[in-house]
Amino acid sequence: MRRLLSGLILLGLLTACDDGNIIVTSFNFEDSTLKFCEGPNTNVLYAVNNNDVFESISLEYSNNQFEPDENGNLLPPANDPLSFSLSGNNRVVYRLYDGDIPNNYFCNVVPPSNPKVVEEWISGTGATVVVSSTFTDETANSDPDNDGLKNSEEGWILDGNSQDTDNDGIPDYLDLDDDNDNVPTRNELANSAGDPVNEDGYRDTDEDGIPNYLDEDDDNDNVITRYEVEEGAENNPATFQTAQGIPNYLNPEQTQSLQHDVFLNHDISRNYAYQILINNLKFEKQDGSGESIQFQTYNFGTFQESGIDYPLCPDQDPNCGEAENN
Ligand SMILES: [Ca+2]
Ligand SMILES: [Ca+2]
Ligand SMILES: [Ca+2]
Ligand SMILES: [Ca+2]
Repeated sequence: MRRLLSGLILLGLLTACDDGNIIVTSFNFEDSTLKFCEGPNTNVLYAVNNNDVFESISLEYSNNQFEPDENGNLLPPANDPLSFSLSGNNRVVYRLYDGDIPNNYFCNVVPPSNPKVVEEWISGTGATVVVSSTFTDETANSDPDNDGLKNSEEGWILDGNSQDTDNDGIPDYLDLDDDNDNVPTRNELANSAGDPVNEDGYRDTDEDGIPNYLDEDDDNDNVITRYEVEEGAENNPATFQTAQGIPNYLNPEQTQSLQHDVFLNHDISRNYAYQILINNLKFEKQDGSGESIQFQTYNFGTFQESGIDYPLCPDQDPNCGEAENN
């Protein structure tokens, strides 16, 4: 059912005259939470409203700069912000329907015949789409490196110089091995052995006050943990033990050393929000009436994406980023 309003001028709402009333074809769409579908020729970002009116707005685009990966996840644009013009296959479509819009409406190659479109507005030329990305894991409670510590526990400073304990250029909140000893932070926090803990409650095997996950020499035997390894297992000190069933890096009696420059793979995955603004957006009604409405800047909405690969290289790793290292 259409929402009928009389005599109101509502800024930003799409209006059309009908029998003396102003029919507000809603457009409660600004700043929508968007969904995404990958099509054979065009990709679609869209929002649907099935409350009191049945309507949708969609951005169809063939632009190859804002593409999903093989998993269907939209990747952050390489040149951020990304912009492209609305023309040809790139267009914004607003539709009113005669019934409920199913979830998969925009994901079908051929749109279902029901519900029927009763009104359609399509963007004219001259508009520019601007896509900008931000991280949504830059919050106190997020854990983008998935090491078991929240950003607020890893010296994270929004837009500032966050703590980088091992000086590898990767701040602790993004670093899955915070002391660069090749034992992941997550594993150094685990304490099934019931080792001593420091005053903050973190595992501290050698009781030097520095928790294992920030201690490059976990047993204080003057051989750094990353060197308490054997040939062929340089990236996993936990596997090397020569006595007492204890890995050498936690056993101060064992001090064999193997110098090497092998580092753990530091790649993580991150969460993004893409904000989409459309400048100079002009909608033209598709009934031949010539009606149109113009928006100087239309806030099309935000699309959230999670689990996007985010490669990272420790400054000290000479081989990071090479194919054989991945
Ligand atoms: Ca670091
Ligand atoms: Ca970390
Ligand atoms: Ca350590
Ligand atoms: Ca040792």
